[in-house]
Amino acid sequence: MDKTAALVIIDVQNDFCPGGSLPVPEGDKVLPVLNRYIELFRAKRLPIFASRDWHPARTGHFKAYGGIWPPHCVEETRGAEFHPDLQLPLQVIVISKGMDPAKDDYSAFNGISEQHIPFPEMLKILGISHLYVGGLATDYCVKETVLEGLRQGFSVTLLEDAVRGVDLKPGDSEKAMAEMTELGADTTTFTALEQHR
Ligand code: VGL
Ligand code: ZN
Repeated sequence: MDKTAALVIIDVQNDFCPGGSLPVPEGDKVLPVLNRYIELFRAKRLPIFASRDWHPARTGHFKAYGGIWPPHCVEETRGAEFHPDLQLPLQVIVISKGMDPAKDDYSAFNGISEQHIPFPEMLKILGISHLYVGGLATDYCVKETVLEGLRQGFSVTLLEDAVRGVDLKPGDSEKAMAEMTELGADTTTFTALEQHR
């Protein structure tokens, strides 16, 4: 990891974990691994982003209003909070997305910081060119964020030990992983990254 790297943690929120309203199978298994990545990026003083799905109560994203999902991550609710075991540092940059009731907005690239700075703008300001992406869910927000990063010219490394998928159709996550790597994403695990730093 060089000075242009950043950690991007996607949507590790209560509703996507067991007990939530849209639980990703084994979603909570990413927690201990992500905490180690957080520690590593902190030690190197590299930026850490955490995106969150942040929907209005009525959105075309939800089944009741024409979408495919049960209600989840409604702004200001407990389900939308980051999982309490995710050890986010004080300096974390929170990126909110999914506020537009007319859009699905799976990619963190459509998100904004708490100061309303678009995510791509934050990356530019901080001189980031390499994204290390983990979190939930592999086949939706992780995938769309990785693919958009590649399209925008970033190097992208998928943290394959720190992602889990929804798998609405069995195999969706595996397909998503294949698509990401075919389009240019790299993959790593914590052990591999720690050895090569
Ligand atoms: C997500 C389904 C619906 C995600 C968000 O964060 O991957 N998945 N909304
Ligand atoms: Zn959502």
